[in-house]
Amino acid sequence: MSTNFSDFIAALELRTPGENEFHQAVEEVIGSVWDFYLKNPRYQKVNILDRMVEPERVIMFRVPWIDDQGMVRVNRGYRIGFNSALGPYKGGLRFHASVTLSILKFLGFEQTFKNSLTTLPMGGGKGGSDFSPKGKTDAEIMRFCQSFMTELFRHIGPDTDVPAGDIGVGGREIGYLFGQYKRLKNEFTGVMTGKGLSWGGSLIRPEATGFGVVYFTQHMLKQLGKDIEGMTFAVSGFGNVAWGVISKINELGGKVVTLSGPDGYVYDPQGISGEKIDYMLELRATNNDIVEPYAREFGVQFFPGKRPWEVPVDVAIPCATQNEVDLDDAKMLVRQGCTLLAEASNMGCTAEAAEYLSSQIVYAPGKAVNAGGVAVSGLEMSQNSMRISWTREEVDARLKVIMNNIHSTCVNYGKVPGAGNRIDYIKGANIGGFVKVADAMLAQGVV
Ligand code: 2IT
Repeated sequence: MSTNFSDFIAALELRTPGENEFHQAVEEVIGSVWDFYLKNPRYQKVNILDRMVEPERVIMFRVPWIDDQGMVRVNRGYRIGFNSALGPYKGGLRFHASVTLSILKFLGFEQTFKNSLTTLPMGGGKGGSDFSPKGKTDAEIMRFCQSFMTELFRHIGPDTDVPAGDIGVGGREIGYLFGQYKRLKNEFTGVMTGKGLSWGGSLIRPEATGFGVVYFTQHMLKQLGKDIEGMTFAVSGFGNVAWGVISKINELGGKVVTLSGPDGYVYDPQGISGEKIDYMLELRATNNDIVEPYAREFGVQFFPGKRPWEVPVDVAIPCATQNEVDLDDAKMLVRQGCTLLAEASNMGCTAEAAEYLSSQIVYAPGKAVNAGGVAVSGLEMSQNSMRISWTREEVDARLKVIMNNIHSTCVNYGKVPGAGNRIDYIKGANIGGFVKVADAMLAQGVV
């Protein structure tokens, strides 16, 4: 048990070699709760931190499947039950070629604090595979999902672990996964979220992450006496999160001028609105993972191989993946007049970028900003348990209340003494998320 932060991190690195993303996430979270931890010896006495950074369970498995040419392929499947102090493990599945144990451990660790912030009874989990849906046919994706679930089904359940989507896992994949679970278990339960509306899904779940991001951004702006109306936004990504963000910003009178993919970014100074938003969905559905066709379709500029952080905007909202904003990007954004960055991707900023942005402009981390997605997953679980479905208005109203509460938690724990209404959102979100998990672990004994 260390009483020195650098010793704590050194020991972690020694026993988890090469898990860089996981180290980065732990360093960020534990770094910001360290003083609070030292001031509360009751946590130290039962070694809460060493327990918190060790996942309760890690399941890794072989996923064999047959492609359309009849060739046998093999991928690796994972499910991490990180922390169940507050409820059943809850978190998404990511299907992407970049997936490693380190990435899923960082995501599961972050998810624990994010879920705590939502105020709903959910523990933290994450899973996925290095399977890439890019270029795969529908039949291949179905066979992969069925094989994946053929192992996963024995480890999950509506009161044990409730997976959902993440990058590469949307409504289609959730359908295939759920269908196979139902067949193997002979049970129709709320074992997954993000389900289709007619078979247990919740209204607003597809939009929830993006809408929640924008509600949280509204609170951040309000804190500065500003409003979304008339503001210009840079958004990265073009998936589910970017889509929800862009739709809601349009509704509230803001203008989004960029979106991006692994191939580069498009700059649309007129703003991405109306049929252009629908076109994003078409692009996503092609499974090609590129945005360049948008530029051709609407006659705007495409910047191959570049990120959208060089465009002058008021607000930046990264919606793609981890570490998509580095220190150079952050400096460029600030130089170009950006005054706020709301991180919609999980750990969207590198540690250096997050630190720089916090000191220069207003920055909030993913676990607070994007928690609306998992929050509505929690509401989907409630509806499934009660065997009812709430109206769109009811779910949206609850989402707004939750995002408001998360913002208040950040203000409560992140107020910078003697700096007016300045909020340290990193500290606010991390301590706010930590306290509940730590207290629950304390109450449940050494488990
Ligand atoms: O990162 C996330 O919070 C998600 N991918 C959503 C998880 C969930 O269980 O809805």
